[in-house]
Amino acid sequence: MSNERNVNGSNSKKEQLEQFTTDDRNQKLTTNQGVKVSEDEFSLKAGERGPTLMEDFHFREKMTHFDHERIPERIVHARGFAAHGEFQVYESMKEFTKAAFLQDPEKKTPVFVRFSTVVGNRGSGELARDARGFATKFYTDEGNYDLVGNNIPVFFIQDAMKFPDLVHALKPEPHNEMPQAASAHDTFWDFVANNQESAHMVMWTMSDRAIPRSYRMMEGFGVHTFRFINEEGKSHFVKFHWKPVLGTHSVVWDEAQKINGKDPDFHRRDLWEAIEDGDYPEYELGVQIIPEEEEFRFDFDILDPTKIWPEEDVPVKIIGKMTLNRNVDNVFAETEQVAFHPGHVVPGIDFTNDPLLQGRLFSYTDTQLIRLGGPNFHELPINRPVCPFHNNQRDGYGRQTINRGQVSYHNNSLAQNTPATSTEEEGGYKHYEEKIDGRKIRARSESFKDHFSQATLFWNSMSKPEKEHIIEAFSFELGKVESKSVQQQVVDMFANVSTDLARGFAKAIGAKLPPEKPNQVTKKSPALSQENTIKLPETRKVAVIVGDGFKDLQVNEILDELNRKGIQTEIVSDQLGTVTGRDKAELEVKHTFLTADSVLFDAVYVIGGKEEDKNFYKKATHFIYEAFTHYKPIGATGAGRKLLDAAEMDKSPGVVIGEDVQSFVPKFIDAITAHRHWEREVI
Ligand code: HDE
Repeated sequence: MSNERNVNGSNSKKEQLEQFTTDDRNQKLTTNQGVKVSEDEFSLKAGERGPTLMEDFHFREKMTHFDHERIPERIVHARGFAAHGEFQVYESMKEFTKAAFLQDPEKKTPVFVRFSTVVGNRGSGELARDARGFATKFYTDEGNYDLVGNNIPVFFIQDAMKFPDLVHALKPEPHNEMPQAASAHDTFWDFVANNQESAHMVMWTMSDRAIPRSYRMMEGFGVHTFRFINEEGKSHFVKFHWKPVLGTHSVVWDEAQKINGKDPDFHRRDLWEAIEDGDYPEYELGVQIIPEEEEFRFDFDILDPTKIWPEEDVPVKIIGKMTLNRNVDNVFAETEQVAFHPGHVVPGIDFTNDPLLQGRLFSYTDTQLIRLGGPNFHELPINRPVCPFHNNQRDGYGRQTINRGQVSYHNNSLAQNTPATSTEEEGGYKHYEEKIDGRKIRARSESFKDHFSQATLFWNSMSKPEKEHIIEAFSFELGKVESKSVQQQVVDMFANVSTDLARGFAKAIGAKLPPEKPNQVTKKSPALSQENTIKLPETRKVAVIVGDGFKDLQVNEILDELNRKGIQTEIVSDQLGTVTGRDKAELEVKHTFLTADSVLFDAVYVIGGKEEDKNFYKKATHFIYEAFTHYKPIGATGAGRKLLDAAEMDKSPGVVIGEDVQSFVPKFIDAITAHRHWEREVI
């Protein structure tokens, strides 16, 4: 494999991976030793009905390899899905950082991004109420840079020391291993009530952010405060953001739970299909920058990972774009074996003393040693940098590099003291020389002790429906908690955030209501509400409900118009094959009411079928009504209109009834663009 420094960028990782990629089609079957195999169905036996023989090396090799196929799943973020892409900066960031991949707008840096849920195991449903991992590996010319973020900008705890406790509380309870991929249980909420620094992040996980519509429609955050270091050695504090070009959107909780049953792969399928269809997911990279001199200007500590920097106070500067444009060839080799680490940094990016970040800097390599079985995981194709790497590290399980020569130590004279270190000017990484003067102490800074102000800021910033969803989420989660004491502790804790919130869910779970009092914080941050996000119709999926004998002459025109806007339409009917209209128009059916469900779509367009087909209408009505209760856009033309009248949906917001293409299509597209119609009354 090439060990030359990459100069031309974008495909360097793809080219590197291709050297390890194989296609077994049209090849002869062999053993791992390359011996051609003559028979792959029957083990070697002493007689047709006799015992299998030890000398059957083919059987033993095949079975042994199979027996060892599994590796430990990630302790957290086990359920994930990834894709390749590239990143390009819009303008040079020279003023703030010397990181090479952030200098040249012409330069494309290959990336690999893995999205994940946190709590569930590798096979769990993807629509869990949970934070989502958003980990990006930039294969830069100066080495790999990993931005290992989440879709929530804060974390549950302030010190890495507490991470094992948090995860023990959040994972299924150890005595019965229930519930899977859920925080709705006693130990999690007991942890929350007794570790009140979690308040802010819990507000996010109880909000719509924890049930994203798509990996393509969620934000990403580096969470911690990092440092940018420029050529002159000057440091700025920086927080990283990924902003999805399609905006930030969610599903509703009832829908999320149903999706987990109907299609537990919903998020990976969505990402996979978007990339296969050429609808490449895009995210803009944003940075919030605070000069060193302003470290203490804020009413929170900028090193505290339970705090955001409100975007209205510290604007997000958009500096580049990432496009995911290639699916993996093999999930195990790439998605499963990729090893991220917040400590993988390049010159120009450095750490701060955030105690959560400091602990992460230990944990990630440590976990790869057990998960990937030794210290050579950097040699796995997906983890290799695209630039050369040379050092005196040797041996270990699965070593692939064949290091020539007798010298594997430093300093040496036999190899002229090579591999040689580099000066800063030559690109050697130099840690920022922060002045530290302190006592060794196990303690937390006083400046980390306000756990509620930003939780209230989040609450204040929500729209009315978002607030209702948060109250419902608390009511659901605590409704599943068995301990009355834990329930009450949580009510009392969140009364510090807002008594409207705490009283809202206390009522639902039969707990004692805290007395009403005004919120301590009145500030809002509009950027926190998804109501203010970008809304676009592109790649939205519409179920088109149509039966044999449908009578709308303009159906094809309508579908074409929607498709032209980038909206995907899929025909759902009571059987596969084609449905034929009265005017002999034919439509190809993609799903039946059995194989599809309204929860898998963004909107429904009802065309209808023969009026007397009761069975069709019964199933169609159920489908449409469910979409209606999830506040989804619904359109109807032709006989479809009658269905909506009958169910009295026709006058509701987001329901578009049309006569002809001209009047129907633009209104329906607007309704789809709006995503959901919360103002709709649902009984
Ligand atoms: Fe992680 N985290 N984490 N984490 N994390 C892991 O590393 C850990 C934290 C995040 O797709 C593990 O390779 C500690 C914050 C993502 O492969 C492990 C602490 C954020 C992923 C680990 C945190 C994250 C991980 C498990 C508290 C958002 C998946 C498997 C100090 C900024 C990466 C692995 C992927 C994975 C430790 C907190 C994001 C055990 C000790 C905060 C996206 O090393």
